[in-house]
Amino acid sequence: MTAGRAALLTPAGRGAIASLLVEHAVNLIDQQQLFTAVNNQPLAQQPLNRICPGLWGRKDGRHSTEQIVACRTSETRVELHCHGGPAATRRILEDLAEVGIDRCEWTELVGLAEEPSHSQLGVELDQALAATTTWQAAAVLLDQRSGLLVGALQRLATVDWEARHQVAGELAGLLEWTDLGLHLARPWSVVLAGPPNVGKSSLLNALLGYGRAIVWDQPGTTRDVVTGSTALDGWAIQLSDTAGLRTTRDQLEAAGVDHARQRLATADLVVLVVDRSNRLDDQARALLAEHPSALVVANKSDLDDAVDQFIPETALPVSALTGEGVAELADAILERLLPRRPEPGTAVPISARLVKHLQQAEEAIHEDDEPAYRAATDACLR
Ligand SMILES: Nc1nc2c(ncn2[C@@H]2O[C@H](COP(=O)(O)OP(=O)(O)OP(=O)(O)O)[C@@H](O)[C@H]2O)c(=O)[nH]1
Ligand SMILES: [Mg+2]
Repeated sequence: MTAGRAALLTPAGRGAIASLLVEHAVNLIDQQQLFTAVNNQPLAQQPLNRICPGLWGRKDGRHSTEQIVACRTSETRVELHCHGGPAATRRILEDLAEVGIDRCEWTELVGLAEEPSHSQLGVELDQALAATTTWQAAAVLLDQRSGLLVGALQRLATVDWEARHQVAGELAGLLEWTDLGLHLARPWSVVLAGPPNVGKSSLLNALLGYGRAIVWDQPGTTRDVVTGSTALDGWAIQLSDTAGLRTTRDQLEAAGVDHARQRLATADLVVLVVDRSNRLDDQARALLAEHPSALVVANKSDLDDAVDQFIPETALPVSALTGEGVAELADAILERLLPRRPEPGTAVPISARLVKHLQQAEEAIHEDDEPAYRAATDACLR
């Protein structure tokens, strides 16, 4: 017999209603009398896809009961909808665990579904939609999920080999959205870096709109990487504030500088902050040379400028103190991360797996290898 499993479908935390999906457990729930339907029929005899109100919990006088709605969605599955507070779901999951039904992640159950919409691609779309935190990303994902992405992939998969050079452009167009596609379910990482005391933590706070990081007038204040999540124009961004980059004998500060460098290495965008009221020292100049593609911010624009030819002319003047230039900085960050936004109806690759197969298909056209092209485009649709 297949082991039963249960997963919470709704996000953690309070909500009006919480939903659980339980698999391979209908008979066990009946045997253990965990659910009593108002129509007094066992769960196994409730019609599919019909909601069935009832009480959860054995009526043995020792336990309280919970009003829920059950709905069998297939021969092997039942959805349980209960009060949205954490107590009700905890209690149901505990009761199920007691009779041997282990809890699992919802993604594991979705992955098992037999429906065609739940191909690997379908699962990836559902996972991305569940993980996304902003409306812009959700809109793009819903567009993909409406059949747009599958349609585009099917066109690629069924193309006449004679017309392969025509689809090469379509394939390249799709792959141009790779960076955006891979950031629909996870935020872009933007790292604020620069010499000590230039106002990195102040800028993090100004961009987030609240005092996340400690600001102090002494260099070497920030030691660890301090992160904060925000959305800029509906796109999810994780901002990281880092220790001021300098050579130091202080071991704790040096450890902070190491962490900062590690974070910089994996950033989608480095915002290099300098203080325009002070001349740059050698270390600050070396940083500018080390990060030629960084977005350079000249902070403390409320103070008199120091004459310094090393601050690039393109540096954005900002004052974290007065807020001047902060909105322009947010725009500049977005401009770097998303120089183009997809129009509705644009197909976007939404997973690393898809990107890999699309690249294989591109390579196959290049190599004039039809079997490899067919294998790659079929793999996209799996
Ligand atoms: N006048 C002025 N002062 C600022 C501005 N931004 C930050 N400061 C001040 O500069 C000092 C250092 O600010 P922080 O934000 O802690 O600087 P930091 O770059 O994070 O410093 P470390 O963590 O030590 O590397 C504080 O006294 C801030 O109030 C600004 O735009 N204008
Ligand atoms: Mg700091």
